[in-house]
Amino acid sequence: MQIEKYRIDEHNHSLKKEHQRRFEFIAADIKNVDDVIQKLIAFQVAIPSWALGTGGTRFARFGGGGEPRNLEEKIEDIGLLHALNKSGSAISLHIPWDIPENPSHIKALAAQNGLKFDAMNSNTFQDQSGQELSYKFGSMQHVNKDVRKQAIEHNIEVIKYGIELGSNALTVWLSDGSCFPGQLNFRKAFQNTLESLQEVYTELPDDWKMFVEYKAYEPNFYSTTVGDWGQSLLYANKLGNKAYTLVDLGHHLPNANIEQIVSLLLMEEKLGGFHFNDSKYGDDDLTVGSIKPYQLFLIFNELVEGMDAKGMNHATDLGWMIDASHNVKDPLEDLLQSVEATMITYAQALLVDRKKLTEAQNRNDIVTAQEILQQAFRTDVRALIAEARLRSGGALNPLSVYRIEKIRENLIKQRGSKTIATGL
Ligand SMILES: [Mn+2]
Repeated sequence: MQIEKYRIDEHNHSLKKEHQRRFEFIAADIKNVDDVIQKLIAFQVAIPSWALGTGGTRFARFGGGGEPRNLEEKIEDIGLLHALNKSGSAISLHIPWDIPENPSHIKALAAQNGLKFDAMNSNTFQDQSGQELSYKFGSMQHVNKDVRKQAIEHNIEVIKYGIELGSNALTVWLSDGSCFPGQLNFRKAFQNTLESLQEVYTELPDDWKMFVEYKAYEPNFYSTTVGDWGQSLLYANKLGNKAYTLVDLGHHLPNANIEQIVSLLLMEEKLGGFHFNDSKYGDDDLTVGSIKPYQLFLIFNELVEGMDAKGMNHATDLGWMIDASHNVKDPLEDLLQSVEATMITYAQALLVDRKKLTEAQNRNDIVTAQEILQQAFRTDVRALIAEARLRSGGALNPLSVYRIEKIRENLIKQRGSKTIATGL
């Protein structure tokens, strides 16, 4: 289904007066408000194709109905989100869950929905039916060369699909590692993984990037072969200038200082992409900003500061993606919330008075430095985000339009209540 533009306009009209009052209130305090809004309009967050269905845990999965049954319907769902918030104009595909049987048709369908293809994701963390060799004991790290070769060939195949769709990045997340001491020779596992990645890297087109995503634990619980940003950076540095580290917020050990990691990776020009989610305990994959919004703000503060220091374009020089799972919510509502939280936090980071912050840092004036950050974090920027959406043709309140228009009910009517989208 598609949402008619006039319905969004009607909805906006009914909220316009109240919005105007809120917007003028905040705009009065921001010197370069049009600049900020332009940056918000340009900033786009990719939606992964596996986030449109209900997620599950290892205990159960409780489907919500109306889930997309194929890639076409996934594109349709992301198109709906984008029509509402104008901030999610890219789709990130997962192979083999979403193999485009007819790439030119899929590419055209995405374009009709105003969407492009973001980074392609390979999958060597599970066995597919009919697969010759198992990844039970790893893929690129495996002691058996044939298994490594199979994993390499899979990644090369993913690049080929990506080329046909107009993507320009490959994200490699490996679940490789070990569950028990003694199971693995760490050095050999690293070297096998590096050699495998090198073979994939040589197949990367010139204008492509390779993102090496790290994760501290799970599904392996003793060691992980790309376990932290240090290991990822080692691979990226050894691979070459098209390889970068990818930070997924949920992939750290508890209490890791992610903002510092981000700052140093940007300094080294090795931060390639970012996966947004939130967590309380581990890789919980909860809605962005739902648990630790201040941490997210501190991360965005470093992202903006670090990108500006290198003259980078906030919207296009890094890959931004939501990577969350929706176990008990309507996935589309959750994604609207996640994108909104991302935009709010980005806007807050744009409001930080960098000149005053630098001056305070140089005076060792800790109190002022802290106040400057908290001033930005405690600013209610929701009217700024809404204004950016309004100017780009989206809805002032996407979630409310989603509910008033009964989008989920309509999707269930169209697709049925028992459909299950591919994914975890
Ligand atoms: Mn991720």
